[in-house]
Order: sequence, then C-alpha cells, then structure tokens
Amino acid sequence: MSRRSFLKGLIASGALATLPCGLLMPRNASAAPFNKADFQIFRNACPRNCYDTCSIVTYVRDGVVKFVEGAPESTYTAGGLCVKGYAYPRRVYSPDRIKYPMVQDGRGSGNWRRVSWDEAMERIARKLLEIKEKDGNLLGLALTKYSGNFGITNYGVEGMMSSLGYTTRLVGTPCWPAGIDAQNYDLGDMWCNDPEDMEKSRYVIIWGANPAWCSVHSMKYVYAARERGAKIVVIDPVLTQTSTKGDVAWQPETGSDGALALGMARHVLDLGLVDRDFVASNAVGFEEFATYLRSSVTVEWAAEKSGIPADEIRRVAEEFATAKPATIWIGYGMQRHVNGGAAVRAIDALVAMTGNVGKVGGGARYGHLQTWGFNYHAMIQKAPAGSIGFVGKAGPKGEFDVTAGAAATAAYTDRALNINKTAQELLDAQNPPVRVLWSSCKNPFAQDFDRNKMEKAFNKLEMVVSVEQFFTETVRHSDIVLPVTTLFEEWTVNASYWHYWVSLNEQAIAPMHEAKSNIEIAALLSKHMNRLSPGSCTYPQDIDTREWMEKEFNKGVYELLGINHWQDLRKGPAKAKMPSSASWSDRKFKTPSGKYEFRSDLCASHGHKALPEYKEGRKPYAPYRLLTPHSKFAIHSQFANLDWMEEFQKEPFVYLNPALAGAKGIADLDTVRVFNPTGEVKLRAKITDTVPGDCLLMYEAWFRKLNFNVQNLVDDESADMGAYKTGAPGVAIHDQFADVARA
Ligand SMILES: Nc1nc2c(c(=O)[nH]1)N[C@H]1C(S)=C(S)[C@@H](COP(=O)(O)OP(=O)(O)OC[C@H]3O[C@@H](n4cnc5c(=O)[nH]c(N)nc54)[C@H](O)[C@@H]3O)O[C@H]1N2
Ligand SMILES: Nc1nc2c(c(=O)[nH]1)N[C@H]1C(S)=C(S)[C@@H](COP(=O)(O)OP(=O)(O)OC[C@H]3O[C@@H](n4cnc5c(=O)[nH]c(N)nc54)[C@H](O)[C@@H]3O)O[C@H]1N2
Ligand SMILES: [Mo]
Repeated sequence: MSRRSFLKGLIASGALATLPCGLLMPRNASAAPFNKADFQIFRNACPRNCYDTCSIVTYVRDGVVKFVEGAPESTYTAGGLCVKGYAYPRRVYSPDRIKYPMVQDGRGSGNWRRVSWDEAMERIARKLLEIKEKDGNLLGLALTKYSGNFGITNYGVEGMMSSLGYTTRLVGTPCWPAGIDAQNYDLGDMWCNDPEDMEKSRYVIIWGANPAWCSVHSMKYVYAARERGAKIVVIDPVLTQTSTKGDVAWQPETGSDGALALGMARHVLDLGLVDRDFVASNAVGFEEFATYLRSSVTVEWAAEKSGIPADEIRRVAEEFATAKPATIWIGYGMQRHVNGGAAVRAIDALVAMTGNVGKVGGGARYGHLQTWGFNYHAMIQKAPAGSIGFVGKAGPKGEFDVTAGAAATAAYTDRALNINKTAQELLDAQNPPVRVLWSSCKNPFAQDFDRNKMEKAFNKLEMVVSVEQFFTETVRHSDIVLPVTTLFEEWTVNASYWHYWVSLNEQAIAPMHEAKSNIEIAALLSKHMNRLSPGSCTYPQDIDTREWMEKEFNKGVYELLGINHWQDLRKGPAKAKMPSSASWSDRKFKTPSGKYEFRSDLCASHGHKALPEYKEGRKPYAPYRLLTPHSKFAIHSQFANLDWMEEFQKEPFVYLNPALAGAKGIADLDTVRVFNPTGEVKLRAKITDTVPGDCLLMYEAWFRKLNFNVQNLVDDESADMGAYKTGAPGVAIHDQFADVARA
C-alpha cells in the first residue's frame, strides 16, 4: 500500500483528522501536542538563488531538525515558506545524500568507493601540484560555481581558488545578465524598489516573470495592490499561474517584448502623456528617442510583431501612463533572449517616460544588490608569492601567452571563460588546457547548455571534483565527490537581490555524516597543499564557520540594518533602513551623465544601439519555439529529486497546445520525442491551451530516477547583453526551437 492510500485509510477510519492547513493530526491529539519549549529554535535562511531568500525558523529536538517555518519577523517572509522550503527537513535527512568523500574508479563507471577526507584531499593536492609543475602555472585548474548556495561565506570557494594562485574561472551568469547591463546603461545601476511597496501601485505589469511560482511571497503585494484598485497585467507567452491572477493576460509572441514596449511608448507619446518634467530635468536623449518612435514605431507594427491587438496595446498603454504610480516588474525569463537586453531597455524607457522612476509604488523592478555590502572575507584571498597568472585578454580560443605574462607579473589575473558556453570554452581552452575542473554550488550537466557538448568537454578533463549533496549528473561525470553541508549544518548570513531583509543562518545541527562546509573544505585542501608543498596555498587551515560568518560584518552593514552587532539577528532578520522604499528617489542616477539615459553612449560604445531600439529575435531553426522555464516544485536541479517532492511532481511533461497535438497525432499522455539539432529528449505530453500553438513547454528539473535533461535541447547562443557588468554575455535560453513527434 502506498503511503498516500495508507493515510487515506486512516482518515476514513477516523483515526486521523485533516486540519484546514492540510496537516494531519491524530484524533486524540487535542491536548496541545506542540509546545515550543520542547524545541531548540534556530534562525536560518534559504540560501537558494531565489527572489524570496526566506528567513526561516528551525525547530530542533535531540539534535534533529523536526520542522521549519517562515520567520514571522520579516514582513516579507511573513511566517510562510514555499513548498520547497517546507521540504527542507527531507533534504537534510534524505537517504540519497552524499555521505562521505568518494572516488569513482573510471569516470562514469559507477564504481564509487568511499575514501577518507585525507585520501581525497591528498589526491587533489597532488594533482594540482603536478599540473602546476607541468604548466608552470595553475591556469589548468578551473572553477565553475554559480548559485547552489548564495550564503556569503560560500564565496570562500572563489577564495580557495585565489589562495592557490591564478586559475581559470567560468565567469558570468546564466540568470539575469542582459537585464543587468540594460539597467546599468539606463540608470547606472540595477536597483529596484522594495517589493513591499508594490501594494501602493495603481497599475502593475508583470512582464515575463512568474512570481506565483518563483516568488510566492511577492504575490501578497500584488493582491494587496489589486484590492486597493490597481489593475494587474501579466505578459507571458504562456498562460501561467501568475497570468491567471491578473486582470489582463497578454500572451505575445516570444521575444517580441521590445516591440510591444515601444508600441506602448509610441502611443503614450501620441497622447501627450509623457512626464515632461522628468524627461527634461532628469533624463538625457528623450527627444532623440521620441524621434525614433515617430519614425520607426507604430502601434500597428507592435501589434503585428507581438500578436497583441493594436487597440489593446493602446488601452493598456494609456491606462499605464495615467495611473500614478505605475510599475513594471521585469522578469528574468523575458531577458534570456538574443534581444533581451534591448527589450529591457525599451521597458525601462516606458517606465521612465511616464514619470514612474524614483516613485514609491512605481519603478522598473528588476533586482538590486544594496544589502550585499559584506566584507567578503572568505572570498578575498591572496595568491601565494611567485604565482604566475594570466595577462591581458584571452585569445579567440582562450589561449594564454606565458611569455607575455612573465614580463608583467604585477598585472597577473585569473583566466576568464564564459560560463554560458562552458562546454565550448572547456573544449577550446589552450596553453594550458583546462585539466582539472572544480565544480561547487553548480550543476553544469543540468544547468549549463548543450549537454552532449558538455559530455565531450568533460571527456577532455584530467580530473573533475564535485562538491555536492546529491549524486547529480555532474557527480556521475566526476572522479571525486566531496560531501557538503546543508544550510542547517553551518553558519552564514544571507541577503536577497529582491527584498531588503538580511538573515542570519545559524548552525542548527551537527554536520550530517562526514559533510563539511565549503570553507572547511578549502581549509582542508590548504592543509594538504602546504604539507606536500609548503607555501603553495594561503588559505587558513583551521576554520570555525561561526567566526568566519562574523568576519563578514562591518559598520556599513550594521548601520544599514540598524543593528549594533550580528548577534542582534538572532532575534530575527533585519530590514535595510533605506531613505525611501523607492529606488532612485533622489533622481541621482549613476550613469555617466548623472541622469536617466534614453540615449546611452556607453551602450553604443559596447556595440549596441545608443537608443532603446527594437532588436530582432533569433531566427527559428526548427518548427516550434521551445521554452524551458522554472518549476514550482524545484529550484533548478534542486528539490525535484526528493521523494517528498515526487508526491507532487513525479515526471516531466512537455506541454503543448491541442491544435499542435492534433496536427502531430499526439494524444494526452502519449510518449513523445522532442528533438532539434542539439539533441533529443523523450517524455510524456500534456495537452493544454495555456501554451500557444507554436510552442513546446517543459520545465527544467532533475529527477533522481529518470534520464531527463532539458539541456539536451538548449544550445549556448548568447543574449545581446551581460558582458559589461558580469564579464560574459547572458544566454538565450528561451530562443530555442524544436520539433515533436510520437515516440
Ligand atoms: N534550460 C534552462 N537552463 C537554465 C535555466 C532555465 O530557465 N532553463 N535557468 C538558468 C538560471 S536562471 C540559473 S540561476 C541557473 C542555475 O544553475 P545552478 O546554480 O547550477 O543551479 P542549482 O541546481 O540551483 O544548484 C547547483 C548545485 O548546487 C548544489 N548545492 C546546494 N548547496 C550547496 C552548497 O552549500 N555547496 C555546494 N558545493 N553545492 C551546493 C545543489 O545540490 C545543486 O546540484 O540555471 C540556468 N539554466
Ligand atoms: N519555484 C522556483 N522558484 C524560483 C526558481 C525556480 O527554479 N523555481 N528559480 C529562481 C531563479 S534562479 C530565478 S532566475 C527566478 C526566475 O524567475 P522568473 O523570471 O519569474 O521565472 P522564469 O521561469 O525564469 O521565467 C518567467 C517567465 O518568462 C516567460 N518568458 C520566456 N520568454 C519570454 C518572452 O520572450 N517574453 C515574455 N514576456 N515572457 C517570456 C516564461 O514563459 C516564464 O513563465 O526565480 C527564482 N525562484
Ligand atoms: Mo536564476
């Protein structure tokens, strides 16, 4: 009998009752079974790469995490967690966790054997010294790290690399770089209003974001705004759960957002609804932008590009321009396109010309890093004396000129490769090639692009080390895996790129099995490096994670949070004391002109248009658009692998429109092949009219028992922007195409 039918049986028998919250309790348990005094209570913070970065209260008894809840002190988390957050205890105690260091005899063979920490670290240290000896430098060691854990002390992974010498880094981000650059060109920084002030908006456009799944705690502000009379417009090619919560749901052609925003801007201009004071006093280039709109943009053109009727565009544009304040939430999903940065600039322009920048309840909301002013003590580490590094720019294939370097030691740096082309860059890097890859807080096989190419790239590597909690596909392609702690097993501190709360993360339980934190792993590597070759690694060799967390704080952080000491955060998270809930309320922009730049010469100098002009999308190379956005029951490759989560989401599906299914002879739940020049996946189909007729939709996720990976279909085409602020262009995750057939 399955667990579920067993529970159903108990309910039917009257032994269990269902509470309104869905929890089951024994019928005879009326005598207050829950007493807080029975638990030790700890403060934690969800370190996932998520808008919400929830403040958590953890209940521990006998050294075991019994359950977690959202911290009530944060008005943002407001006592609740998302479905993944509530599953945390299962993540910690999952029988599938990697328990001790292991070595795989023959990469991909599955012949794993347990080794001691000392044996694992000794092997790695010997290999690093060997390649340093052979190449005369450590550029053959590459780090790939992204967003597995955003706790501040986890930047110690980068610190570990620096403390070994100059190495190769996969730089950039697959997530949001095109939009970051766009906002930097327009405003001089990426800086959004406090999401909590969205409730004061009179008009909210959620543009290419799906907060009902990806930022559940923000939805209460959207609902509050609506209750106060605001209209909610959701713009997404897919009819998402967020779309269904709005008043208007537009499903434009994917990648047509720039045209749509410019069409709206043209109508605002025609109606004379431009905020003349703002564009004259606080902006540069508006007249040139207006000339561009008059000469190159019509509402009919925008309608043709986007598929949204011209009258609708006019109506929403007028409503948006007359409601004060009005705001646009610019999602990360919509900028993952070859024209994504250009589209964000067009949307910024619409918000700015209607006078909504710098206003409480207004703003072009994308993200911010205002609360991230920590010391980065764990990260900032010195290279050992005499280290040889990289000088200047990599050649077209990432080659490194050692002779040029020898002349200019002061200018040594790490070698940067584009994280969004990880597979290609690993294949191409020369002099030296990448020999050892260290993967931490990162799952390249699940999250980077072109899985088949990734396999080839990994085959070229001499050693792969993964620091992980679970046996992911990347671990399967590794030689050594090191078990890492979860958030409950270490100290750190967490900030959000969306809201303004900062949370302490206390160690609530002892590390499980033989797990170590990322910084303890760095310390142990240092010990082994120095034992074999004194002076070869500068990383401290004994680390107390609590002391290291403490070293991240400074006066600026205390002042911003209005606290005297980090210990104050043990009482609960603290919110930054900003002068206003609105970003840019003083209208002092950080652009070269100090004003909002409709015309950005900086942007032009980087090879883009100076004005927020329309940029064409990617040409289709297969019949249907392929979208692979984020799932409710997973965050990237995390959580969907837990047995608890399998209750909700057992397998992946490709979602397609009835018309497309009909044309292809596909019935609901048929097994199909989705394929394109990059590769192929097999999965079952679900037929739904929430997906447009020219689109195939599947969610990225990693299921422990299934051989499913969306990256078989997603190539590494670059987005237009991102290189300016993040070191590499973004990636056009949603400019992908594929075909489908019954399997
Ligand atoms: N097709 C497609 N691809 C995408 C996206 C998409 O929408 N579609 N989205 C992109 C986006 S927005 C992002 S942000 C990236 C995310 O890409 P990643 O950052 O690689 O994603 P995650 O799966 O969240 O985390 C990677 C790994 O970190 C591990 N981990 C967790 N905690 C720790 C820790 O404390 N230490 C260490 N060492 N490891 C830890 C997890 O177990 C997990 O396997 O993916 C991108 N890729
Ligand atoms: N549950 C859950 N929460 C998460 C995450 C997760 O994986 N799961 N990931 C976290 C991370 S790393 C990130 S980056 C954020 C992502 O947060 P969001 O940006 O909200 O989510 P995405 O799923 O990446 O994309 C949002 C929407 O963009 C749409 N989209 C794609 N192309 C276009 C386009 O051309 N135009 C328009 N208008 N829309 C388009 C997709 O259909 C999708 O519904 O969420 C964070 N929170
Ligand atoms: Mo992301």
